[in-house]
Amino acid sequence: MKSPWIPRALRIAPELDASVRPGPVRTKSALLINPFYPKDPHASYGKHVLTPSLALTSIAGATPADWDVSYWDENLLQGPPPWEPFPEVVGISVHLTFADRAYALAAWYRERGAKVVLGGLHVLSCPEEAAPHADALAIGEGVQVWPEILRDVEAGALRDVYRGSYRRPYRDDPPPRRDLIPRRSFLTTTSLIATRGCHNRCGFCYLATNGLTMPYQVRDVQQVVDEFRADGQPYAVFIDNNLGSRPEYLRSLCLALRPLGVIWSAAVTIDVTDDPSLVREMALAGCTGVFVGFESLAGANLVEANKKTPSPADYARRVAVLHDHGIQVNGSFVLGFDHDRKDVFERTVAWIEDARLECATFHILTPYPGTPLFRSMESEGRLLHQDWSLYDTSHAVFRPRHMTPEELEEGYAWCYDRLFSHGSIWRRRPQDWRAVPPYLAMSYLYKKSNRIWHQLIRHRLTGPAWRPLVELTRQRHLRFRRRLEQTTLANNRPMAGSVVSAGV
Ligand code: B12
Ligand code: SF4
Repeated sequence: MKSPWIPRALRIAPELDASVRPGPVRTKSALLINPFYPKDPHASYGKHVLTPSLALTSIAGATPADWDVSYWDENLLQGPPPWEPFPEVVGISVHLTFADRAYALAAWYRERGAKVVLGGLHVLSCPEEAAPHADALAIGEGVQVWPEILRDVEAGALRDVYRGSYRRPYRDDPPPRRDLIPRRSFLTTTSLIATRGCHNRCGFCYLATNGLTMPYQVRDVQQVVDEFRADGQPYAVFIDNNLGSRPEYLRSLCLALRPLGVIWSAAVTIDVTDDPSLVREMALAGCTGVFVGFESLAGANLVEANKKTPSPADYARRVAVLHDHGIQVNGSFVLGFDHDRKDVFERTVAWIEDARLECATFHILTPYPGTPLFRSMESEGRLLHQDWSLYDTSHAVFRPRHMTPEELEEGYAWCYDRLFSHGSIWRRRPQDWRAVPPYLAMSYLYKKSNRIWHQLIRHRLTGPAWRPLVELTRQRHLRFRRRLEQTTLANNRPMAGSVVSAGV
């Protein structure tokens, strides 16, 4: 299969200039870096500038007031991180796919005199690997340990390892510093998080990582509303693992969001449709899209992955409940489970088209280090290598049961090709004709514009290009809500869908 077009800037990290000799270290200044990762040319490049990660803005929010803090995201294609003035401390987020880049950045800043602190999921799952690359590791929750780290730097007493617990009350955390994010670079800077953890523990999910204890916790509804308001944007993306884990909490959140007149999307599990009255509350509160981890259409895969979920035979009816409330569905599917045979690709896409999912993302099953899935693959001798840069869910890093790794990768690429084709986009159009033009606008901007995305990202035009569509969606959604308020659950009619893509 022909490889899709990808510009160099989306494939290769910006060069770190070995000849740079920075000026003196500026004390009490910290630079936080989100490292570069190569983009998957099969998926939309727009996905990476939909909404920012909250990892480093949360850390920035916990920085003592007498420290200067700045933020650099290498994925915004503005070059390598700055070095003037030269920071005393550099904090870097590490995920397995960009661990090598994080280590290269760490080496560059350490050689020039900065203290480097590494944190993030990969540091939690592979601390021994990360340790030689850092002056200090932040393992687990970072917000509570960051001020202590900076105080220890001031005192010249930095320790090797700091451990943060996810048991501490979540509501005590200060709000993230969203003001540090360049507003023009994202569709919205309002990434929100209301809950932590998930009521499920799927064997392939990062939440099942050995040593990660993340009890389910919620923030106060009013804190979430205040953060939404403070960022002044009409659209937010909830980056919670599963905003629907506790339905009564979601209901109270919806009631509080409703008067704001804003729109939002969130990741939920499909059991959120157990109670259509909750779906209705979500719609009335401004929910225009949900990101749903269906994972697989084969029940046996879900049972083996330990996922508590309604039967796949009931998925389509449940999708219709969301559609009936004007909520778009972006489905997430994992390919390569042990019960998947070579027909899984065609069957999955055919189902997506029948159920008219507006969008879908595909992931090759990936055993993250420290998870039950990793342990079982390792003990069965099925891992092909441990090159983390390829553990990005677009490469087969293990031997599947019923196909070769190459067939799995080809099938994955075929799924995206098919989903982003004109025919598939058209087949999945909403049933209500009024919703078709905005659906097409969204689909073509998101899925068929990878050449444009590169330029939009480079010239910081993501926000300006997308915001008129967001505002249009909000206006239409407000009209839709007024009509929905006048209907009862029994006489709901399908309404116009929305333009903004759902979830991450
Ligand atoms: C927003 C998001 C994105 C965004 C932005 C990504 C980015 N790196 O900029 C987009 C949409 C682009 C994206 C893309 C992808 N993502 Co993503 N994403 C998320 C999401 C939903 C939220 C991240 C977040 O803000 N969390 C909240 C913050 C506060 O938590 P945190 O990141 O853990 O940070 C805390 C600590 O780890 C620590 N910490 C972190 N960094 C640092 C640094 C320092 C110095 C310190 C002291 C502490 C510290 O302190 C923080 C506060 O406690 C998570 C799921 C989730 N809910 O976490 C998935 C998640 C991180 N993504 C994941 C994946 C797999 C991907 C993709 C590979 C998927 C794909 N195939 O496209 C891509 C590629 C990105 C990549 N290579 O990393 C996985 C990672 C799994 C793993 N074990 O690594 C997750 C966990 C989703 C999942 N359930 O599997 N993603
Ligand atoms: S439902 Fe989703 S977030 Fe929850 S454990 Fe499973 S994969 Fe992870």
